[in-house]
Amino acid sequence: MLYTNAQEAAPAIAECVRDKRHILLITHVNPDGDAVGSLLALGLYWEQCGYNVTMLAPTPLPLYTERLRSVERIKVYSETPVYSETLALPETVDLIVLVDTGDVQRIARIYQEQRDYLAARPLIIIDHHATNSGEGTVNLIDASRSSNCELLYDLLRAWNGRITPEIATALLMGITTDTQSFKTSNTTPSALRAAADLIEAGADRALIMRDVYSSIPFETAKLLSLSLSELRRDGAIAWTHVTQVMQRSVGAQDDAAAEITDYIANLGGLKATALFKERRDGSVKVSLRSVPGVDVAAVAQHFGGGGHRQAAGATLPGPLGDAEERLLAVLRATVMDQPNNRT
Ligand SMILES: [Mn+2]
Repeated sequence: MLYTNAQEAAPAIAECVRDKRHILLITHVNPDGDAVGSLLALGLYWEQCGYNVTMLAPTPLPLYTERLRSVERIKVYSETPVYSETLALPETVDLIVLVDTGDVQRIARIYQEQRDYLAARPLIIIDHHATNSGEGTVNLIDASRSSNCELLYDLLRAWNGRITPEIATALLMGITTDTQSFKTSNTTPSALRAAADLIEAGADRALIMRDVYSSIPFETAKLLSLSLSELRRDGAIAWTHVTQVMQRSVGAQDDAAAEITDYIANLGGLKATALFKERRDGSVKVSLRSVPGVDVAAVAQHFGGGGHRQAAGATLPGPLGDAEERLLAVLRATVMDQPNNRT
């Protein structure tokens, strides 16, 4: 079943969860604030309803989510040893719920190593990515929502669920980070209303603001300076890259590139930006941002990726120079194709 709003999905999801005992919540690789907020909010909610809950992220959490209460409850799959086939996933789980994950493959190694485990259990998908194909037993996919956390707020309200300050803080983290602090075009009246309600419910807004803005590691700032020194521009498009050499020379973490993506997305006078990040295996991850009217999700999909119209990503084969060239050709065409460019 595929539902596109929480009101309609609420009874079906409740029905699917009702007779279960142990719920495994999973989110996407390189989780962001929305992914972590989603795991915690829904996990804590179901726990207070009496379910046994396991929360799982494929790779480590971003620094700025580290001070969320109960965040230590989230297990990180990649930190468990590779040698065991059944690592980390409890046999007692009788329901799997995927949150903020546009594609099942975005749970990365969990998807590759746990196919039988995943296939043997019912799956609920709750997501806000337009490109999600809805492969769950029950799917709630509402691309009109700013963040998965906003969608979960809809769902909790439809259930008349009790939203504790802890749950409210987790949800507000997701809405805040996915709207880039209420700046992007997905900052809808409903996103703002949800945020207001959550602050009223006791969300710790000050903690989120402090942690999101004042937690950039020193090494990330050094990487930003290296990457910005190679920033290039062609008309309304700007781009730069992060190489493995750059990253190693300053000792920056893998998620440092996200700061650079955000930084260049804030430049004025542009229609689209791209950050190319060379991965350890030589493949290239591109993160795209655009102004309304330029659909970078379509560009990402062209290369097997996905995301939102104004924020999307894909992975291309290396080397870096080739990946840049191929991607930029499609991005240029997309920007040129924008309606107000036509005469
Ligand atoms: Mn999200």
